[in-house]
Amino acid sequence: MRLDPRALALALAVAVAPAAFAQSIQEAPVDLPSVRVGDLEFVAPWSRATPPGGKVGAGYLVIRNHGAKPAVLTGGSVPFAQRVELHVMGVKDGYMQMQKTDTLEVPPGGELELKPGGPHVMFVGLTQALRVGNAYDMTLSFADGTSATVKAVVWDVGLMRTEKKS
Ligand SMILES: [Cu+2]
Repeated sequence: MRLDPRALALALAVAVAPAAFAQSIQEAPVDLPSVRVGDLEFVAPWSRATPPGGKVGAGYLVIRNHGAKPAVLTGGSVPFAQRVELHVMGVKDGYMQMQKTDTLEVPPGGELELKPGGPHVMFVGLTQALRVGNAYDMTLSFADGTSATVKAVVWDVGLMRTEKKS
């Protein structure tokens, strides 16, 4: 069979079109806000929106430790819930579920990532719903007696973000 050059050109155009389209909607990572308090850097605190009447919410962020000693997160407080707990994910009774923990450690020169499906800050006994587009104060306390208050931005339910790698 002889290949008709026009047919080949058409086939190529069809094959190339989806790739060109995909390129036009590729991901656009953003620079995330970060706040430095002492040796610790708090990167992009955020929370999920909660439904009206919801009793719990969760806070996430990356904590980087630029110091020489471990930083030990012991809890915190927020003005919109009765208390704050530290949770980790673990298998209990055959199911992956949240478990309360007393401390979370940020290693020196390292970081702790609080994220969905991993360790997180739990807001227990919400006194108001967390709404998309708002930011809420979240105070984190450490074993050395220091604390830091950061603004947790509320993203839509289920939304995940990627951090720009420099
Ligand atoms: Cu939890």
